[in-house]
Amino acid sequence: MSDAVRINNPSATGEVRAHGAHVTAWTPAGGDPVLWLSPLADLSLGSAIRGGVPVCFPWFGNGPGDAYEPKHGFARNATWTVVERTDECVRLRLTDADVADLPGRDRWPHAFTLELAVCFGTDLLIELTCTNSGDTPFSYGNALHSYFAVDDVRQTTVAGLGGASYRDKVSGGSDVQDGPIRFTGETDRVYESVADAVVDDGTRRIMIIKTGSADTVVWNPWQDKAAKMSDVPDDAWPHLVCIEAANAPGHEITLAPGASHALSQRIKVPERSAQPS
Ligand code: TA6
Repeated sequence: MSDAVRINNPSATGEVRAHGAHVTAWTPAGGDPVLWLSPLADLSLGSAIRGGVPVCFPWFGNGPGDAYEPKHGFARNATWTVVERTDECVRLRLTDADVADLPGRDRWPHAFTLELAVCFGTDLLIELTCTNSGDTPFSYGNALHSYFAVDDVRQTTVAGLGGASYRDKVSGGSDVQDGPIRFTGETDRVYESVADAVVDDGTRRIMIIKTGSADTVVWNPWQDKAAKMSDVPDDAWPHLVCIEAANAPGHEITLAPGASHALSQRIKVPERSAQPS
């Protein structure tokens, strides 16, 4: 039985899966798909789906000290529960009771409730809320690891991060972004920035408006790394770029018992002639 919830309303079509609370598609009415999903993505329960919007929790990457497994935490490998569905929105929930047997859970043994609300309309709105349901404080990292479809990443720019400092995970160094980002090779950067970003591939712009996120991660594997990824076709890498609303290592969120934090992103595709608002 498929774990996919499909939405088809006058403003958009879309899909979110119970597996990982993973948004795998969003197409605004009259437009093209905005998210990139690999044709080789493994959609079987328990695996990490390549493309769409993976949910990273309770750590980003390999977490504090680069020491945690599995990469990007266990939430994307878990089976969430669909708790509400309307014509436009879906709400899914994951609690500590659902992840007892998952790899990585022993590294982060806290009591939590995680909810992902997604609304498929003219905009795509995704909000990830974590509540500390235990009786001691905890810290965690997270990300909405969004894959966007672009014509060719080599002709694509990302605006909004000029002046932000970043950690370059390819070179191991750090730098400050000068103007829009352009892609000339493997790119894997963690920008310290709360700013919104605009992807422009020359054909359309995609705006990513975020809240509750201290970092923006920008990633494209380029040719050699993509060739080593079994779930990415060899010729697919030019057609994707990840812009991720994140709280990466160093920017973990600490929640007291009963407290909540929300990470959200609103994705907009403005008309070519219109100014983004
Ligand atoms: O967010 C960028 C990144 O951490 C990269 O280092 C890259 O490996 C990517 O995520 C994909 O990670 P995954 O575990 O989904 O293969």
